[in-house]
Formats: sequence, C-alpha cells, structure tokens
Amino acid sequence: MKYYLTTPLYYVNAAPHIGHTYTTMAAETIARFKRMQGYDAVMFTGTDEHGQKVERAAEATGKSPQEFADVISAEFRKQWEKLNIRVDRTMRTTDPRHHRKVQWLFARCLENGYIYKGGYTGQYCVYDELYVNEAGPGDPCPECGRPTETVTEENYFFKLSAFADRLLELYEKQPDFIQPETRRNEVMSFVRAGLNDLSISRTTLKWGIPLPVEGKHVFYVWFDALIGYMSAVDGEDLWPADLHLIGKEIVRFHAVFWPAFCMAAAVEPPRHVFAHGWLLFENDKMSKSRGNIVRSEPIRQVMGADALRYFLLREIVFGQDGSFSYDALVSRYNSDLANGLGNLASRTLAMIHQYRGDVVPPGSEPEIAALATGTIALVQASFDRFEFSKGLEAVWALISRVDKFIVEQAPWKLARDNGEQAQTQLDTTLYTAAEALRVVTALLSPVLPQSAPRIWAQLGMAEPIESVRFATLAWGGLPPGQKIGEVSGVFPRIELKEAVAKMRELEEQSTAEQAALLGKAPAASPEPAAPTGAPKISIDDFSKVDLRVGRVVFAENVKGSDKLIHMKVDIGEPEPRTLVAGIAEAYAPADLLHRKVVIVANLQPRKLRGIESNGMIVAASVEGGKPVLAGFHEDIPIGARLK
Ligand code: ME8
Repeated sequence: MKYYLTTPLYYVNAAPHIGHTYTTMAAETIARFKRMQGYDAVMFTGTDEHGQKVERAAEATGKSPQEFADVISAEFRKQWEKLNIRVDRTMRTTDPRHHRKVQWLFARCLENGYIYKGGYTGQYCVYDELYVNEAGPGDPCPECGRPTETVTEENYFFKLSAFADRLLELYEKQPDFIQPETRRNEVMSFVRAGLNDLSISRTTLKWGIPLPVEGKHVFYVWFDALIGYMSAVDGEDLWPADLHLIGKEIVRFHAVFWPAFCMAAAVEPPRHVFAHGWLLFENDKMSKSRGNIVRSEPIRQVMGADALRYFLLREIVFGQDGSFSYDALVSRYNSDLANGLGNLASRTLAMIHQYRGDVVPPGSEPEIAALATGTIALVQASFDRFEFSKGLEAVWALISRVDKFIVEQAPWKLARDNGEQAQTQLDTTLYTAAEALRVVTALLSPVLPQSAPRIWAQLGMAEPIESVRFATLAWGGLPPGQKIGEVSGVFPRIELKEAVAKMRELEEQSTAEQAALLGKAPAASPEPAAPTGAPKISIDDFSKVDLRVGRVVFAENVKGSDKLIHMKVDIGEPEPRTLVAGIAEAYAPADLLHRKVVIVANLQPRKLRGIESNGMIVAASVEGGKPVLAGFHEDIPIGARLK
C-alpha cells in the first residue's frame, strides 16, 4: 500500500532555516512511521522557484532568477542530506517536466470550462504572492500586514466561485481532509462566505511558466507551485497524495485552491492536508524580514540532527505554535536523551557485558512487559494522529519505569550473591531492561534515525531496524542467548552554557556565510553595491522609515561575541535607545562614544544575545569590507530627522 506525503515546495528567495526543517523533519518522521505500519511511504519535498518574490530577491543580488534559484535550491538539498532526511521524490518548479504538467493541468481546466479571460485591477501582496480582492489601494495585506501593490492586468481567471459547494461537500464527507479542527473551521467559514474567481496568470512578470495559450502571460506562482506535488510523481501510481504537510499560513492555498484546481481538471484531490503551527523564536514568528532566523546547521554541528528532531517533535504540540530556544533544546537533550534514553542504554548494556559476558540472559518481568505492550499501541495511535509529543511522552514514561525497576532490583547487589534465586532475578532484570530498550529503540527509530540504529546494533540485533513493523513488534522479540554488540555511549551529556554559546557563535558565522552565498553585492563587479538592483519604492514608502540623528552615550562589546556592540544612543527622547550593532570588527566602543550617528528609529525591536535592540545604526558596507558609519560634516542637533 502506498503512502505519498509532501512538504511544501519552499520558496528559493532565501536560504533554508529551522522553520523549513521543522516541516521536513516531521514529514520524514511520518514517512518512517508509515513504513513501520507496512506502507510503501514516499516522501516529497521541493522548491518553488518562480514568482515576483524570487525574481526580486535575485534582482537585489545581481544574479539572474535562474542562477539564484540554482544556488538556493542546492542549499535546500544539502540541508536535507546533512539532517538525515531521506527525500524520495523532489521537484524544482523550473524543471521542464513540471512546466509540461502545469500546462497540461491548465489545458484540462480550460477544456472543462473553468478558465476565462478577464481584467484585474486590484491589490497584490508580493510577500504572500496573493491577490487581495477585498483590499483597496494602499491597504495592507490581511495576511501579513505589509502594503499591497496595485496591479492592472488582463488575466486568465480560474472559476473558483463554481467550486464552493463541491468544496464544502468534500469537507463534510471527509472531516479529516483538513486537520487540525481549528484549521478546518477556518477554511469552512472562508468558503461559506463565498469564493471569488482567481486570477491565475500575470503579464507584468516574466519569471514564470508561460501559458500555452498566449506567450505574454505566465502562470500565477501558486497555480504553478501546487502542481509540483503532481509533477514529481508523474507517470507513477502515487496520486492522489495521501498527505500534504504544511504550515498554517498556507492552508487556504492547499485546502481551497488546490482541491478546486484538481476538481476542475477532473483529477482526484489530495486525501489530507495537515497544517502545523509556527515555530516561534523569542516569542515571534521566525521570518526573514524580522531577521530572527535560526538555522539548523549550527544546531546539527553542536547537538546532532537527532537531538533537533526529537526536540521539535517532543516540545511542541504538533498543530499548535511553539517556541524554539537554544536553552530549552540543550536542557531537553540532557534530561531526555542523555539522562533518559542514553543512560538506560549504557547501564543496561554495560551490565550484560559485565555480569553475563555479553550474552542476553532469559527471563521477563510481567509488569514491565505489559507496560511496554501498552506503549507500543499508544505510540502507534498517537503518531497516527500526528500527536508526536504524546507518543514520545509515553516512551519516556516507559524509560522512567524501567529505570526505577533497575534501581529496585539493584542488579549490582544481585551480582554479588551466587545463590540461584539471586542469579535468576538478575537474569530477569537484565532481560527486561534490554528488551524494554529494544522496544523503545524501535519505537523511536522514526524520530532518531541516526542514533536508534546505533543502539539497535549494540543490542546485537541482526535484522536492520528499518525492517521493524508494528505488526510484529511485540514484547519478547529479543532472543535470549543473543550476543550484544560493542557498547559505546550514544548521547553524551552536553554542557548547557558552552553549547548555547557555540551555537550562537556558529549562527552568527552562518548568517555572514549566507549573505556571501546570496551574493549580497553583485559578484561580477568589485564596485560598491550599485543601487540599480533594488526595486523602486515610492516616496511614501521611504517616509515610513524614521531616520534620526543621535549621539552615542554608552558603548561596550557584547560578551561572547566578536561582532556585536551594545550601545545607548540619545535621539532626543526621554531615554536613550538601546541598540545592538554588528560593528565590533570596525569600531572599538571607545571610538563610538559621543559620536553622532544615524539610526533607523522605527524598526521592530529585535533581541540579540538577550539584549533588546530598538533600532538600527546606519552604515555603508562593501562586500568583504568593514562597515563605515554614516555621519555629518556640519553640526546637526540630536533628534533631527533625515528625509
Ligand atoms: O509558502 N514555523 O514557501 P515558504 C513553522 N512556496 N514552519 C515554518 C516556519 C516557521 N517559523 N517558517 C517556514 C511557501 N515554515 C510556498 C509554498 S507549496 C505548493 C508552496 C515552513 O518557503 C512551513 O511549512 O514560505 C511553511 O508553510 C513553509 O515553510 C513556508 O515556506
């Protein structure tokens, strides 16, 4: 039985971060879990490479959209490989096979009478790549609050309005089509309020797939991207997808537009859409524009990919928003993986080595056996509902019980007693602990794809862990008489402060590397960044930026950072502003004191190294060089506005 599941096709406007990792790790965990249930699970992830957002990001770096997309999509692929994420199918929307599928689906919708030509004058949000029919000129986007742009175009329209009833019928007949429930309710009220037809072509944009009917039109990026789920498995017997796993902000595209496109083309819609919550960092949604991005690579280097996957799935209730923090990650690692699972594995295996010459003895304790049997069922039921944290909690309840059991039995005392009863009790204790460890390891294999096989091998298991199936996973599977493998620790304890400092340091480095990778200055020209790349903005846009003259009244290096300086800048307000600026490589704190500077005074506050930065200092920078602060030749009062 096949099970085809997907992550979104990620935009290639910037490099991957931990939010993308969250969805992709969860999806791959589901794939592994489904295999344990006996399915032929096929996991897809891909990249969404067209549209205005990507075009503009490329433009700003002086690269062509294709060159830019090549670099970033390769970053995504590298990322998944490093994180032990097995990708079975993938698609880049710039792939000609995808273009053909998009044109095919469009042609089917056209033939079936669901496409017509019309005019659109209205608002468009580039950030969300969304037509905002209800907004007027200058109105903010209802999704993200950013200003919308007015577009006037002759477009091809998709008759979305014709599908409201069929969509509602789908949600009614298949109550688990959209999960969780809150998202389902949201989507249903959206559809009940009535659907507008959707413009699916654009003439103001070049970076897209041309419509088969008229050359100057390219497809609207969402019409294009969603079809990626299908083009990735073209010619295979995998459609309809069994699950689209997505973040909650794109549920409307997946649960309304996408099934309607499928219905219009007379193709089966996907079976399930699950929208998880947002990963927050310092209580804010992580996003490129807010600049509070956390990347997976520094975490992987310090803690390992399994630790990150475990943390994300254990700490956050899947479906709800949840917070990421380095401290919480290390604490959970130490309490659950090092002290919990790692400790159970090393003490159990060490005792079998020491007391039984590496041979698993016979015997089984019924109470633990019953608890383990219950845990197998509970994990399966929880993971089936994508309740990962609940399933993992159950596994750790078993680990704690076994730990307690070992302490109660005190095998180290039994080992000193040569009487038959003590020796039988020791056998039972060791077998029970080892068998519980085997069950736990099998259950955790979808979440710890790197470490579980190592514990498995130490238990001396002959069959590969990938072939474990729920149907046959039962207490007693560890054969007495089996020789255990070589014992070595799996989750060494990690010193919290040191690890957090290391991850932060690597994160700073990686931010710089990403900037270089994106070629923030045009690669071909050694001249200081030419202004031509940046898109034009209106005077109104510019006047939104509150630039002020200020005087530095305090400056010191941020502890543990080579780049950051903590400053207080007087801009004529009752209290000086606290700022954190990445200029320590160019300026010593003493050189900054009393200096007049320019700051952006109305920037969203941002926490850096625990200090809330309320503004940004303006500096010029040249690729590879140090920043130079903006200043004035004439005298100018503090608080003066630049406009
Ligand atoms: O929306 N918390 O691509 P995208 C949780 N190209 N998940 C997050 C996250 C966060 N802070 N940040 C990102 C697009 N994600 C479209 C999709 S599909 C046909 C086209 C994850 O690069 C989450 O899965 O903006 C979210 O839905 C997705 O990345 C958005 O990725």
